[in-house]
Amino acid sequence: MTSVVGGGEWRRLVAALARADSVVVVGHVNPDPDALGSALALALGLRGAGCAQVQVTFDAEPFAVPRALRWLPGASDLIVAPEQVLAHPDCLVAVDCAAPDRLGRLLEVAGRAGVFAVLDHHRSNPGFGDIEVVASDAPATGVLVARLLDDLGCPRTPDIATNLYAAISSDTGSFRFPATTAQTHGLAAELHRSGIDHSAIATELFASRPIAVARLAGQMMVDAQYEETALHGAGLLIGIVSRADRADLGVSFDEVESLVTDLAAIGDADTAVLLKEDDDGGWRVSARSKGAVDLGSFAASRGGGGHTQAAGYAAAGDAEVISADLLHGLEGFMADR
Ligand SMILES: [Mn+2]
Repeated sequence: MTSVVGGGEWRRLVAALARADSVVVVGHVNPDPDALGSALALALGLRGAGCAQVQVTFDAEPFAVPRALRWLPGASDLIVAPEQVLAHPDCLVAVDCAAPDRLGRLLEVAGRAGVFAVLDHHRSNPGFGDIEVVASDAPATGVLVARLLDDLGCPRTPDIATNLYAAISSDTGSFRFPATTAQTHGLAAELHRSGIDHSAIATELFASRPIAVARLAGQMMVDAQYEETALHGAGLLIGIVSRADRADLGVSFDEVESLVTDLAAIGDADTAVLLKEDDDGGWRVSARSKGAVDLGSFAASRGGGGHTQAAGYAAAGDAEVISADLLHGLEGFMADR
Protein backbone atom coordinates (compact mmCIF):
# COMPACT_ATOMS: atom_id res chain seq x y z
CA MET A 1 0.00 0.00 0.00
CA THR A 2 2.15 2.75 1.16
CA SER A 3 5.67 3.47 0.04
CA VAL A 4 7.20 3.68 3.51
CA VAL A 5 6.18 0.11 4.37
CA GLY A 6 9.21 -2.02 3.56
CA GLY A 7 11.46 1.04 3.09
CA GLY A 8 14.70 1.87 4.91
CA GLU A 9 13.16 3.36 8.07
CA TRP A 10 10.65 0.52 8.17
CA ARG A 11 13.42 -2.10 8.08
CA ARG A 12 15.27 -0.25 10.85
CA LEU A 13 12.09 -0.34 12.95
CA VAL A 14 11.60 -4.07 12.37
CA ALA A 15 15.25 -4.73 13.30
CA ALA A 16 15.08 -2.55 16.42
CA LEU A 17 11.97 -4.33 17.68
CA ALA A 18 13.29 -7.78 16.80
CA ARG A 19 16.39 -7.31 18.96
CA ALA A 20 14.78 -5.38 21.87
CA ASP A 21 14.39 -7.09 25.24
CA SER A 22 12.32 -4.23 26.64
CA VAL A 23 9.79 -2.16 24.70
CA VAL A 24 7.45 0.63 25.79
CA VAL A 25 4.61 1.39 23.36
CA VAL A 26 3.13 4.86 23.80
CA GLY A 27 -0.21 6.04 22.44
CA HIS A 28 -1.12 9.72 22.22
CA VAL A 29 -2.47 11.82 25.08
CA ASN A 30 -6.09 10.83 25.84
CA PRO A 31 -5.91 7.85 23.44
CA ASP A 32 -8.60 6.91 20.93
CA PRO A 33 -9.23 3.34 19.69
CA ASP A 34 -6.57 3.65 16.94
CA ALA A 35 -3.89 4.79 19.40
CA LEU A 36 -4.67 2.26 22.13
CA GLY A 37 -5.69 -0.63 19.83
CA SER A 38 -2.50 -0.19 17.80
CA ALA A 39 -0.37 -0.03 20.96
CA LEU A 40 -1.97 -3.12 22.50
CA ALA A 41 -1.77 -5.13 19.27
CA LEU A 42 1.94 -4.33 18.91
CA ALA A 43 2.62 -5.13 22.57
CA LEU A 44 0.70 -8.42 22.43
CA GLY A 45 2.64 -9.42 19.31
CA LEU A 46 6.01 -8.56 20.86
CA ARG A 47 5.16 -10.41 24.07
CA GLY A 48 4.10 -13.44 22.04
CA ALA A 49 7.40 -13.27 20.17
CA GLY A 50 9.32 -13.54 23.44
CA CYS A 51 10.17 -9.93 24.23
CA ALA A 52 10.95 -10.02 27.97
CA GLN A 53 9.41 -6.71 29.06
CA VAL A 54 6.58 -5.00 27.19
CA GLN A 55 4.50 -2.09 28.44
CA VAL A 56 1.76 0.08 26.95
CA THR A 57 1.20 3.58 28.26
CA PHE A 58 0.01 7.10 27.45
CA ASP A 59 -0.35 10.41 29.22
CA ALA A 60 -3.64 11.59 30.67
CA GLU A 61 -4.32 13.88 33.60
CA PRO A 62 -5.43 12.24 35.81
CA PHE A 63 -4.20 8.93 34.39
CA ALA A 64 -6.95 6.41 33.68
CA VAL A 65 -7.71 4.01 30.85
CA PRO A 66 -10.74 5.55 29.07
CA ARG A 67 -13.87 3.73 30.24
CA ALA A 68 -14.92 3.06 26.64
CA LEU A 69 -11.62 1.27 25.84
CA ARG A 70 -11.17 -1.01 28.86
CA TRP A 71 -12.59 -3.94 26.89
CA LEU A 72 -9.66 -3.97 24.43
CA PRO A 73 -7.75 -7.28 24.84
CA GLY A 74 -4.60 -6.79 26.93
CA ALA A 75 -5.79 -3.46 28.41
CA SER A 76 -5.98 -4.87 31.94
CA ASP A 77 -2.50 -6.41 32.05
CA LEU A 78 -0.30 -4.45 29.60
CA ILE A 79 -1.17 -0.82 30.38
CA VAL A 80 0.83 0.99 33.05
CA ALA A 81 0.74 4.61 34.27
CA PRO A 82 3.52 6.93 33.00
CA GLU A 83 5.29 6.84 36.38
CA GLN A 84 5.51 3.02 36.23
CA VAL A 85 7.23 2.93 32.86
CA LEU A 86 10.70 1.37 32.50
CA ALA A 87 13.31 4.12 32.93
CA HIS A 88 15.60 2.98 30.10
CA PRO A 89 13.76 0.69 27.64
CA ASP A 90 15.69 -0.74 24.69
CA CYS A 91 13.00 0.73 22.45
CA LEU A 92 10.13 3.17 22.87
CA VAL A 93 7.60 3.25 20.04
CA ALA A 94 5.16 6.15 19.76
CA VAL A 95 2.07 5.06 17.82
CA ASP A 96 -0.51 7.42 16.27
CA CYS A 97 1.33 10.47 17.70
CA ALA A 98 1.33 13.32 15.16
CA ALA A 99 3.83 15.50 17.04
CA PRO A 100 6.25 15.20 19.99
CA ASP A 101 3.84 16.93 22.38
CA ARG A 102 1.28 14.17 21.75
CA LEU A 103 3.46 11.94 23.97
CA GLY A 104 2.94 14.30 26.91
CA ARG A 105 5.08 13.33 29.89
CA LEU A 106 6.41 10.27 28.05
CA LEU A 107 8.52 12.36 25.69
CA GLU A 108 11.07 12.52 28.48
CA VAL A 109 11.24 8.70 28.67
CA ALA A 110 11.56 8.58 24.87
CA GLY A 111 14.76 10.59 25.19
CA ARG A 112 16.21 7.93 27.51
CA ALA A 113 15.23 4.92 25.36
CA GLY A 114 17.89 3.04 23.39
CA VAL A 115 15.84 3.70 20.26
CA PHE A 116 12.93 6.16 19.96
CA ALA A 117 10.71 5.13 17.07
CA VAL A 118 7.63 6.86 15.63
CA LEU A 119 4.92 4.93 13.78
CA ASP A 120 2.12 7.16 12.54
CA HIS A 121 -0.25 8.07 9.71
CA HIS A 122 -0.93 11.80 10.25
CA ARG A 123 -0.01 13.91 7.23
CA SER A 124 0.87 16.79 9.56
CA ASN A 125 3.55 14.70 11.33
CA PRO A 126 6.82 16.69 11.00
CA GLY A 127 8.94 13.57 11.56
CA PHE A 128 10.74 13.06 14.86
CA GLY A 129 12.47 10.31 16.83
CA ASP A 130 15.46 8.14 15.87
CA ILE A 131 13.32 6.12 13.47
CA GLU A 132 10.42 7.79 11.67
CA VAL A 133 7.75 5.79 9.86
CA VAL A 134 4.95 8.13 8.81
CA ALA A 135 2.58 6.73 6.17
CA SER A 136 0.08 9.50 5.49
CA ASP A 137 -1.92 7.34 3.09
CA ALA A 138 -2.66 4.71 5.75
CA PRO A 139 -6.25 5.06 7.01
CA ALA A 140 -5.20 4.07 10.53
CA THR A 141 -2.02 3.38 12.48
CA GLY A 142 -3.54 -0.06 13.06
CA VAL A 143 -2.96 -0.87 9.39
CA LEU A 144 0.76 -0.18 9.85
CA VAL A 145 0.92 -2.29 13.01
CA ALA A 146 -0.69 -5.20 11.15
CA ARG A 147 2.07 -5.08 8.51
CA LEU A 148 4.75 -4.59 11.16
CA LEU A 149 3.63 -7.69 13.06
CA ASP A 150 3.67 -9.63 9.77
CA ASP A 151 7.28 -8.58 9.19
CA LEU A 152 8.19 -9.51 12.77
CA GLY A 153 6.71 -12.96 12.19
CA CYS A 154 4.03 -12.51 14.86
CA PRO A 155 0.88 -14.55 14.24
CA ARG A 156 -2.45 -12.67 14.38
CA THR A 157 -4.11 -14.09 17.46
CA PRO A 158 -7.80 -13.22 17.99
CA ASP A 159 -6.73 -10.71 20.70
CA ILE A 160 -4.29 -8.97 18.35
CA ALA A 161 -6.81 -9.00 15.51
CA THR A 162 -9.51 -7.55 17.77
CA ASN A 163 -7.29 -4.59 18.70
CA LEU A 164 -6.36 -4.02 15.06
CA TYR A 165 -9.97 -4.22 13.86
CA ALA A 166 -11.04 -1.76 16.58
CA ALA A 167 -8.26 0.63 15.56
CA ILE A 168 -9.07 0.45 11.85
CA SER A 169 -12.86 0.49 12.03
CA SER A 170 -12.71 3.46 14.42
CA ASP A 171 -10.29 5.61 12.40
CA THR A 172 -12.13 4.89 9.15
CA GLY A 173 -15.52 5.73 10.71
CA SER A 174 -16.64 2.15 10.12
CA PHE A 175 -14.89 2.02 6.72
CA ARG A 176 -16.67 5.17 5.48
CA PHE A 177 -13.89 7.78 5.28
CA PRO A 178 -12.10 8.47 1.97
CA ALA A 179 -8.77 6.96 3.07
CA THR A 180 -10.53 3.57 3.17
CA THR A 181 -9.39 1.48 0.20
CA ALA A 182 -9.93 -1.99 -1.19
CA GLN A 183 -6.76 -2.93 0.71
CA THR A 184 -8.33 -1.70 3.94
CA HIS A 185 -11.29 -3.99 3.34
CA GLY A 186 -8.85 -6.76 2.42
CA LEU A 187 -7.11 -6.39 5.77
CA ALA A 188 -10.50 -6.35 7.52
CA ALA A 189 -11.29 -9.64 5.80
CA GLU A 190 -7.98 -11.10 7.00
CA LEU A 191 -8.80 -9.96 10.53
CA HIS A 192 -12.23 -11.61 10.27
CA ARG A 193 -10.47 -14.86 9.42
CA SER A 194 -8.31 -14.46 12.55
CA GLY A 195 -11.33 -15.20 14.71
CA ILE A 196 -12.65 -11.83 15.79
CA ASP A 197 -16.25 -11.04 16.74
CA HIS A 198 -16.73 -8.00 14.48
CA SER A 199 -20.27 -7.37 15.64
CA ALA A 200 -19.25 -7.27 19.31
CA ILE A 201 -16.42 -4.86 18.44
CA ALA A 202 -18.86 -2.62 16.55
CA THR A 203 -21.20 -2.62 19.56
CA GLU A 204 -18.34 -1.60 21.89
CA LEU A 205 -17.22 1.17 19.52
CA PHE A 206 -20.49 2.52 18.17
CA ALA A 207 -23.37 1.39 20.40
CA SER A 208 -22.14 1.67 23.99
CA ARG A 209 -22.72 5.33 24.80
CA PRO A 210 -23.78 5.86 28.43
CA ILE A 211 -27.10 7.69 28.89
CA ALA A 212 -25.34 10.59 30.65
CA VAL A 213 -23.15 11.14 27.56
CA ALA A 214 -26.22 10.91 25.31
CA ARG A 215 -28.01 13.57 27.37
CA LEU A 216 -24.92 15.78 27.16
CA ALA A 217 -24.91 15.24 23.39
CA GLY A 218 -28.55 16.32 23.28
CA GLN A 219 -27.83 19.54 25.15
CA MET A 220 -24.77 20.25 23.01
CA MET A 221 -26.84 19.76 19.85
CA VAL A 222 -29.68 22.06 20.97
CA ASP A 223 -27.20 24.83 21.67
CA ALA A 224 -24.92 24.23 18.66
CA GLN A 225 -24.06 27.31 16.62
CA TYR A 226 -25.11 26.80 12.98
CA GLU A 227 -23.51 29.14 10.44
CA GLU A 228 -25.37 28.30 7.27
CA THR A 229 -23.55 30.76 4.98
CA ALA A 230 -20.05 30.19 6.36
CA LEU A 231 -17.31 28.59 4.23
CA HIS A 232 -18.74 30.02 0.99
CA GLY A 233 -22.08 28.42 1.75
CA ALA A 234 -20.72 24.98 2.71
CA GLY A 235 -21.86 25.61 6.28
CA LEU A 236 -20.25 25.36 9.70
CA LEU A 237 -21.57 23.80 12.88
CA ILE A 238 -19.93 24.45 16.26
CA GLY A 239 -20.79 22.49 19.40
CA ILE A 240 -19.50 23.43 22.83
CA VAL A 241 -19.13 21.28 25.94
CA SER A 242 -17.80 23.12 28.99
CA ARG A 243 -16.53 21.41 32.12
CA ALA A 244 -19.62 22.74 33.93
CA ASP A 245 -21.84 20.97 31.36
CA ARG A 246 -19.92 17.74 32.03
CA ALA A 247 -19.94 18.15 35.79
CA ASP A 248 -23.75 18.48 35.82
CA LEU A 249 -24.06 15.04 34.22
CA GLY A 250 -20.96 13.34 35.64
CA VAL A 251 -19.28 12.92 32.24
CA SER A 252 -15.47 12.72 31.98
CA PHE A 253 -13.39 14.63 29.41
CA ASP A 254 -12.47 11.52 27.40
CA GLU A 255 -16.15 10.60 27.00
CA VAL A 256 -16.90 13.83 25.12
CA GLU A 257 -14.69 13.09 22.09
CA SER A 258 -17.35 10.99 20.36
CA LEU A 259 -19.74 13.96 20.25
CA VAL A 260 -17.92 15.41 17.24
CA THR A 261 -19.21 12.41 15.29
CA ASP A 262 -22.80 13.47 16.06
CA LEU A 263 -22.10 16.92 14.65
CA ALA A 264 -20.31 15.50 11.60
CA ALA A 265 -23.35 13.33 10.79
CA ILE A 266 -25.50 16.40 10.09
CA GLY A 267 -25.99 17.11 6.40
CA ASP A 268 -26.64 20.84 6.64
CA ALA A 269 -23.01 21.76 7.28
CA ASP A 270 -19.80 20.63 5.59
CA THR A 271 -17.69 21.29 8.65
CA ALA A 272 -18.43 20.33 12.23
CA VAL A 273 -16.34 21.45 15.18
CA LEU A 274 -16.52 20.41 18.81
CA LEU A 275 -15.01 22.59 21.53
CA LYS A 276 -14.50 20.66 24.75
CA GLU A 277 -13.14 22.05 27.96
CA ASP A 278 -10.85 19.89 30.08
CA ASP A 279 -10.79 19.77 33.87
CA ASP A 280 -8.13 22.52 34.02
CA GLY A 281 -10.06 24.99 31.85
CA GLY A 282 -8.10 24.40 28.63
CA TRP A 283 -9.95 23.69 25.38
CA ARG A 284 -9.52 20.91 22.84
CA VAL A 285 -10.89 21.63 19.37
CA SER A 286 -11.91 18.64 17.22
CA ALA A 287 -12.96 19.30 13.63
CA ARG A 288 -14.47 17.18 10.86
CA SER A 289 -15.12 18.14 7.22
CA LYS A 290 -16.94 16.41 4.40
CA GLY A 291 -14.33 17.78 1.98
CA ALA A 292 -14.76 21.56 1.63
CA VAL A 293 -11.97 22.49 4.05
CA ASP A 294 -8.39 21.26 4.53
CA LEU A 295 -8.64 20.84 8.29
CA GLY A 296 -5.15 19.35 8.70
CA SER A 297 -3.55 22.56 7.42
CA PHE A 298 -5.94 24.72 9.45
CA ALA A 299 -5.19 22.77 12.65
CA ALA A 300 -1.45 22.94 11.95
CA SER A 301 -1.76 26.74 11.69
CA ARG A 302 -3.25 26.67 15.20
CA GLY A 303 -0.47 24.47 16.65
CA GLY A 304 -2.25 21.14 16.18
CA GLY A 305 -2.53 18.69 13.31
CA GLY A 306 -4.35 15.79 11.77
CA HIS A 307 -5.79 14.71 8.46
CA THR A 308 -7.53 16.66 5.68
CA GLN A 309 -11.00 15.79 6.93
CA ALA A 310 -10.31 15.25 10.65
CA ALA A 311 -7.98 17.34 12.78
CA GLY A 312 -7.62 18.98 16.15
CA TYR A 313 -5.70 21.43 18.29
CA ALA A 314 -5.51 22.82 21.79
CA ALA A 315 -6.74 26.33 22.52
CA ALA A 316 -6.88 28.64 25.51
CA GLY A 317 -9.31 31.40 26.43
CA ASP A 318 -13.04 31.86 25.99
CA ALA A 319 -15.15 29.54 23.84
CA GLU A 320 -16.61 32.60 22.13
CA VAL A 321 -13.16 33.73 21.01
CA ILE A 322 -12.26 30.24 19.75
CA SER A 323 -15.57 30.06 17.85
CA ALA A 324 -14.98 33.47 16.28
CA ASP A 325 -11.51 32.36 15.20
CA LEU A 326 -13.06 29.29 13.54
CA LEU A 327 -15.66 31.35 11.76
CA HIS A 328 -13.09 33.75 10.34
CA GLY A 329 -10.03 31.51 10.10
CA LEU A 330 -11.43 28.41 8.38
CA GLU A 331 -12.30 30.26 5.16
CA GLY A 332 -8.59 30.64 4.43
CA PHE A 333 -8.28 26.85 4.24
CA MET A 334 -10.89 25.90 1.65
CA ALA A 335 -9.79 22.66 -0.04
CA ASP A 336 -8.94 22.60 -3.75
CA ARG A 337 -11.58 20.47 -5.37
MN1 LIG B 1 -5.10 7.29 13.98
